[in-house]
Amino acid sequence: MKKQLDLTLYLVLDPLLCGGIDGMVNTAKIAINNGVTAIQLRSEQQFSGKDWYHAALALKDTLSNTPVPLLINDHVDIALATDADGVHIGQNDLPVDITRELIGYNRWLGLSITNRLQLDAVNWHKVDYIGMGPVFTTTTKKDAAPVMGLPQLAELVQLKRCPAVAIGGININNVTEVMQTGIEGVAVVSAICGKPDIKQATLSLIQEIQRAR
Ligand code: TZP
Ligand code: MG
Repeated sequence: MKKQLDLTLYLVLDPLLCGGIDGMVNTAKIAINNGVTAIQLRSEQQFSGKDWYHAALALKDTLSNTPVPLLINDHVDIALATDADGVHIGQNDLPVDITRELIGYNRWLGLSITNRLQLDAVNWHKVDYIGMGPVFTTTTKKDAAPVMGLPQLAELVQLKRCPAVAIGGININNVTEVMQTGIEGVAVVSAICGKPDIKQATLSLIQEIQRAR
């Protein structure tokens, strides 16, 4: 059975910030017990195919018997091999239609867009959700596109034709303004990963999100 995709608070796990695979599993456990609604595995570091596979398997196991889906960044093969719930791709990954052919309609497909041009080019029939950003400055993604800022995010929210999450530098101090654009949810890395108190970090984010709705 396909898990529901609730974009409200979408945690992107980074092995470097979390402290490896065990750190990601531990972060995921605390985060889902305190309000995170979706999880993505993403790695910019030297992560071998084997590392990707074992990390995805461990997270898939952690999320089994929970309603929270696991999405895999870029790697369709890993998503298929571990029977993950979805894939998230960027503008420089496999094309959307090919990714959809490979993963079918029983898995979620997300696409990153960083500006109006990319939004206008989205094949709305093939993607389930889009990620929009970076909204603010981020140190987590090395090759991040220029910051779009809140006014452009608000404009893109009006134009999009599927659910979306905002990403990039989102934290407890700016999450309210982001939600006030009318977007479905926010995706965060450093606002949760590597925080000394994962529980408190997650709880305060979800509280702010609910208050802003
Ligand atoms: N895509 C755009 S910004 C970003 C990604 C994956 C990184 C977001 O990380 P953080 O720590 O929440 O700014
Ligand atoms: Mg990518």
